[in-house]
Amino acid sequence: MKILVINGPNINLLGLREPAIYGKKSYAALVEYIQKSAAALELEVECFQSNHEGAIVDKIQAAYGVFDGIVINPAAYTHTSIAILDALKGIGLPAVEVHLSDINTRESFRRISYAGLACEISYVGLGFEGYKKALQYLKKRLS
Ligand code: CA2
Repeated sequence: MKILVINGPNINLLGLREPAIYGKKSYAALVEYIQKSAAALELEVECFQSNHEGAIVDKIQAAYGVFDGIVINPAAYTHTSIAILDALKGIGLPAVEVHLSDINTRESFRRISYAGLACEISYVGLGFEGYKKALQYLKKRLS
């Protein structure tokens, strides 16, 4: 089973600022965590990060026929991007939304998740562990 993990804008800055919200660990540490979690579940995983909405849409479209499922943290595009929502709906792969922080208990503008409308389940506020839970969900869902 092949899973694509997408992280959106500024997630590459993890660990550099706002440790109280996003933790102290870097994006490289997140990728390592995801790879280890996937290996333990016997899943193949590719991690993709982009600061560009169109690049994320392109990557979602290219996932069709290549990957079996998607884990996505669209970061700030969560709250703005109907293009990412449409791309996820368009390819129809099982998708899971992850957020490091709890978007429901922060500023009101973070409570809307467009991408979440195309996802089967969301894990929020669990830090890195949310990605592991998303992989576990997809493993079960696809088995
Ligand atoms: O909690 C999450 O995972 C978010 O998707 C993170 C986004 C935010 O816009 C969403 O509302 C919730 C922000 C990611 C930016 O991460 C930074 C990390 C370090 C320094 C600055 C930003």
